[in-house]
Amino acid sequence: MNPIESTDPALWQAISDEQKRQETTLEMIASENHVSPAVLAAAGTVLTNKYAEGYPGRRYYGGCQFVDVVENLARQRATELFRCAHVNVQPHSGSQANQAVFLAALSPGDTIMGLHLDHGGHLTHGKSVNLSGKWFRPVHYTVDAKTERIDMAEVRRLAHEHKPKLIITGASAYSRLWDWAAFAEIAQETGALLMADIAHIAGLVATGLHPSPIPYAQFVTTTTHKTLRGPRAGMVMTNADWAKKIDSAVFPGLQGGPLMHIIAAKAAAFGEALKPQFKQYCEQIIKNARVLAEELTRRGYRLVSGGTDNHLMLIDLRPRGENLTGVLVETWLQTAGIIVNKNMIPFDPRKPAETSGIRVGTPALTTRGLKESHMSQVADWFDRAVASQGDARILEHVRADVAHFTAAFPLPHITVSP
Ligand code: DSN
Repeated sequence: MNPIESTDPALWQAISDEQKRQETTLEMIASENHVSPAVLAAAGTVLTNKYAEGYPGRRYYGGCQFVDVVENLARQRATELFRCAHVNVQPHSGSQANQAVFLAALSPGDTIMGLHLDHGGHLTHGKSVNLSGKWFRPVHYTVDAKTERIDMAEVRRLAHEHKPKLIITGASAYSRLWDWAAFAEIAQETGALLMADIAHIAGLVATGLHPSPIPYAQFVTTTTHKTLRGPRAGMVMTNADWAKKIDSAVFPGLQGGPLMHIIAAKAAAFGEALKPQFKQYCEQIIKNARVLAEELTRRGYRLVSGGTDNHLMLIDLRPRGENLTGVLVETWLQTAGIIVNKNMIPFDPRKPAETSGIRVGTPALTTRGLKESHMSQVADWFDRAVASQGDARILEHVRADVAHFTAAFPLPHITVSP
């Protein structure tokens, strides 16, 4: 029996319900994944008890000899995985990893330039409601209206016009490859520093399935839980010139004690990602995404930019019905056991709480063992739920089919159910 079950039944019930939800649904949120039993176990160890402000060999607390080993393992493995000169594995999240770069490289009022949130960018890349948009002067580049790919001519023009101190690349809803070399050239022409936020594609970058920004950008930030399939957290990679400044920005600049149990889980995930099977996994993510994109296109959905090069796709719902919105479709799909998120599409006439788009991804489905041959079935259920217009009876039928199907693809989980 799990100790929580006897000591805290209410909490246990919620955890068990969440496990059942994950087991019986298709997780298609592009930024989510299912960690391995080893990663999950590392996150639930006694390391959560330990304060370790500082860095290995230079801590502000006694008793850090073993957590030093843990953090060094995480650092060595991340450095090997991404072939970078320096890594800081302490950021609690991708947002804090990005803030560490801002604290190390910028002063309040400096100009930063990133991809517009409505065109696939991220909140922390200069959105007005975020610290990055309040403390700095944000300029945003967009995708080309026709190709829906990043408009590099606009990037160059804006960089020359606004002379940003930092150019930010990376996205949370962009399905095409990033041309880091082209960005580096523009950064060099205009005297900007370059940052790549590879949160979504980190697993693909680590395995060479997406070009790496490491040779081009002074700063590479990432979360560790999306395609990289580690615990929910962040990290910053940099070169020897910026290593000290980044470390000081993370601690004591932004954070206090690092979460050593989560750093252990990062070490476990990086160890897994260094194995050949992880490359096969990432190859399968991409294959699944390509086939899913084709299957959805065949059913009348329009994919932003016409398809995908990575693990995600952005679906424009408008060709399937005037009344369809992201928020409606997200709710219908959830009732049908398919978990996605509503998402703005480029030049979206609807508001962020409504949207004309849905973002879907294949990392979690691939972890469960789904292959190209299953994508037609997934697209069918997706389509039946959308076409149902919210009809409860149809959604229940799909829900039952999905639950039956998922039973054959167990989560890579420690079983917490009794
Ligand atoms: N929330 C993440 C995503 O879903 O892409 C980005 O931070």
